[in-house]
Amino acid sequence: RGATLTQGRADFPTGFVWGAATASYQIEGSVHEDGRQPSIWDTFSRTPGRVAGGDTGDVACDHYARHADDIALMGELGLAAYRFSVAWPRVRPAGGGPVNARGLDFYDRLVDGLLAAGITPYATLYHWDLPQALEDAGGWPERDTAHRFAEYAADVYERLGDRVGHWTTLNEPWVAAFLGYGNGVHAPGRTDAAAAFRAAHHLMLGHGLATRALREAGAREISLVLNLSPVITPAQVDDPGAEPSEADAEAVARIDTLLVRQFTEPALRGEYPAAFLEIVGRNGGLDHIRDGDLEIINQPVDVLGINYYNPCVVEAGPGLAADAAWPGSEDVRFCPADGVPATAMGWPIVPTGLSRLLVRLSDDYPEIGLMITENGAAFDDVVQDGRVHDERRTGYLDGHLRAVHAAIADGADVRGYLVWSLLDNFEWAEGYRRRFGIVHVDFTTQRRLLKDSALWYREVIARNGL
Ligand code: GBH
Repeated sequence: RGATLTQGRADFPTGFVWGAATASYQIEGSVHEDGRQPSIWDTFSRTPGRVAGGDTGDVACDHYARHADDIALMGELGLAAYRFSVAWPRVRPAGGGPVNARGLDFYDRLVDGLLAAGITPYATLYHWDLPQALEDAGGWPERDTAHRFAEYAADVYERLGDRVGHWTTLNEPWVAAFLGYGNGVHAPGRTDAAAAFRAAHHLMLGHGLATRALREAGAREISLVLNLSPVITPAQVDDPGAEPSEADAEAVARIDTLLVRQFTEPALRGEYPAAFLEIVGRNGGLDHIRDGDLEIINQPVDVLGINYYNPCVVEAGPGLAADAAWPGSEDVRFCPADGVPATAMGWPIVPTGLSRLLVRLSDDYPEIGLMITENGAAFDDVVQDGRVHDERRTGYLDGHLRAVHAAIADGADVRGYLVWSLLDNFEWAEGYRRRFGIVHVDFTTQRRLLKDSALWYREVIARNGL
């Protein structure tokens, strides 16, 4: 089964969806425009010491004003699909409360522009920009936030549902809960394991409630997007078939439960793993998980969206201090992937991790379609005579597309690939210093420049393969 990554041609199935992804707070700017009110990321990024360089999303890629130019750029690349997120604080600026029609007008223009350019919109309803008013009322650790989310989801559907067929409820609930409320590296910057587990459950409850509302309103395709990694041992970085020791296998299973099965099992099977409930029980208790919640969370979804960047490498460790993002893993050591090149984020480049993940998911959840909703890499790009020779990014994308191709050959139902990201943008706690775009953005002039990887991707799309 080990995916061998070949060179040379690799044809993708007819109808394979090629595209690119972004997220509202990372690109839009115009944070005071047309009735938008602050999100937790406005508050967090304005708090000294939270984001590298003191960067904020106040201007970002100025996409709110420049969306027509950006759509033209997508057309130039030949994208079939564009995944964007809707900013909740534009639509319901106070979280609950009245709908702000002017905020919805922007997405109306965006969707019309995409359709006119022949690009299929993929709308994500929550990519981390919670209205600050809802955080002030307790945020995701409060159950009420899930209900507010479903209301907002219905508002967006009501306006765009006649033209948008592809809907995602949440982007990466693990990150929103465990970086937002666990280790505090992301907004709102809280550090409380119990709050993180409550947040994760209420995010999933919000997913279920929103899915139900969208489905009743007639949504065609609904997905949940998760940050997923295969959890492997250091030896498996080089040798995917290496057998872990019993202790290491236990560490792997624990992290897999926290990262993957915490979300896939309730969403796709209607239950939490017993090992997971045991950890939550030791971290604040289970009172927030009520009878009936799992039925709500387990709404049928059509597609599982996969954001993949790197594998998660762990082994049994001798009681090292745990990362606060991983409560319940006090005896697990997170390992660097030695001997493997890394991106500017320090993330190891292991394309076989993606084929391993895809084959595992299609074995465990054969009924659900898969889509790569994010994959990409940050490198220290330089503009040279009007070009960006980002061959390392091209190499990263090429390697991961070969991994997708291998998984499809092994029977995985992968329907498309969306590169992260269309544009260099506000990379959360890293600010603007980490560039993930296939299009370079000069944040002084807002000039866009297709990197070599974008020119390459255009050819891949045109050929439907490598
Ligand atoms: C995605 O998340 C986001 O959806 C996107 O907005 C972002 O710009 C993009 O990736 C690039 O960062 O082992 O505790 O250190 C990133 C997913 C999940 C990757 C957590 C890093 C490290 C967790 N991230 N992971 S930890």
